[in-house]
Amino acid sequence: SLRYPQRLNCGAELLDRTIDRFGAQRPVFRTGGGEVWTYAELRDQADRIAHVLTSRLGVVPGNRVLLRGPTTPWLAACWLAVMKAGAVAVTVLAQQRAKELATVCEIAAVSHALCDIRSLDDLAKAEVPGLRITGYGSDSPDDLLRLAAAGNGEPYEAVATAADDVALIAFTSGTTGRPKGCMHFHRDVLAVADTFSAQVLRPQPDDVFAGSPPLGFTFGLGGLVIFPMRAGASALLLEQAGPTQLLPAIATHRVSVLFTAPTAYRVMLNGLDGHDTTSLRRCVSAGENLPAATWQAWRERTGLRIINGIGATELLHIFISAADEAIRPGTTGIPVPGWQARVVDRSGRPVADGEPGLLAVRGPVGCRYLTDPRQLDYVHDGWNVTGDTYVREPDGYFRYVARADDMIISAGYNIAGPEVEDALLHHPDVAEAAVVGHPDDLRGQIVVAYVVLRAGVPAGEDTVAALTDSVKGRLTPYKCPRDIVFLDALPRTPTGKLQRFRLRP
Ligand code: 3SK
Repeated sequence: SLRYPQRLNCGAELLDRTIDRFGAQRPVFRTGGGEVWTYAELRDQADRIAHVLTSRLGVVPGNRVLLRGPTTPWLAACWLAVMKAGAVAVTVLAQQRAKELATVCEIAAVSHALCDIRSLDDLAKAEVPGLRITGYGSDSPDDLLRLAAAGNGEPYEAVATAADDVALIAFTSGTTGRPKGCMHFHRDVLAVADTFSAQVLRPQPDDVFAGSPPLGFTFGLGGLVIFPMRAGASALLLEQAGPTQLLPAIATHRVSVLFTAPTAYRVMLNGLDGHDTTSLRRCVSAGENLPAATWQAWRERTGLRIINGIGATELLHIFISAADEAIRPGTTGIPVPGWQARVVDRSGRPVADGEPGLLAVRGPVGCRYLTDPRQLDYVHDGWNVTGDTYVREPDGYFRYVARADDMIISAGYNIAGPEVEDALLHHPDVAEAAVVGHPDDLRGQIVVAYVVLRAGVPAGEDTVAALTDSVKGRLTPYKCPRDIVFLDALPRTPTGKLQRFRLRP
């Protein structure tokens, strides 16, 4: 079981304690441009920024500080400084626009913002009353980094926060609706490293992490900052981290641990020829369901078994997963050590193995929405009900079925869109697929597939017929799409999650 002291500062743990354990001269961050930061340099910069926060900007423990910018070592240094100063980091995505930023600032009562000057415009446009914005990366004398450089370089003694003081507020936009701020404690930050990372991923100090999720998404914060730092390892921080940038970067920087989403694995599979991926040791997929077809294709082409996982902003990181021999393709895995999971009906009663129901989990991190009545929908009797439909197999493996609100009911049959998507993805002409229900007078709903074809494949009747036949060869006929629509791209959130609701009429 995880035991943390009553006084715990996750910034001090990740920086100062890691240096005590592994040494200060090891690399911690690398950039696409070839910069390498050591742990000593990172600590120096984070401490300087923490001094500016408290001495110049008037930040006091508990203040909410918005962090915004592309994925750079500076953004990570700001995050660590906020942690050490006992303030609360409010992480947002660089793509979020003025209106969304204004909402986040209002919900989280943000008092200060540290913002890469390249992302300043929208924050300024948000016109948040009383918000003190400090930019970084310019020549201005008031630039955060100039102020930090002008400091005397004295170590910053981390605020002795309680283990259950709030360290960060991570926003989940969901697919619709007002964003929800999820509060996470200092101990939660370490708990995700000490459960999923330490026990499933098992990184080594020489590992080089890289991945596509930004630091404003807890998937990226964990995979690119918390996990490597807890293990004394390093991470490649790429400002542009799409599949096209990741593939060459893997070889150049000898990346060994990759964090990305199923879509990126599929795109990388298309462009794999000529790229050296032999440095990879661990490949993690989360953010969306990983179809068995994608798992198998990656295994055939690279020899590597993707570590699938389900995580949630509400629970900070991954809570069901499996690695190595324990992997069963087509399933998410088993509860990460320290976590429990079960499948329940709408009144919270466990359903039998093999029956679909709602996934409910509990563990070291729990959902705590900041003043939001939807807390009552998410947490029941201490169990976090994630909104995913799952089946628990008799051998204890958890198999994803669909988001609970994404089930299609057609002529009385329950159809899971992701199962049909997996069947479509087995066809070599299909690059991406999303399957939703459309209203139908006769059947209630019909299954409609939205498909992105691989380059050069014609979007005609012959392709529709070929895809329909292929799905019929894999699934019972009632699951086959009644209609197939070709698109150039599928609608996605800034964190890459498919927005099925935008495909429903
Ligand atoms: O939202 C997700 O899907 C997720 C996945 C892994 C880790 C963290 C998160 C938020």
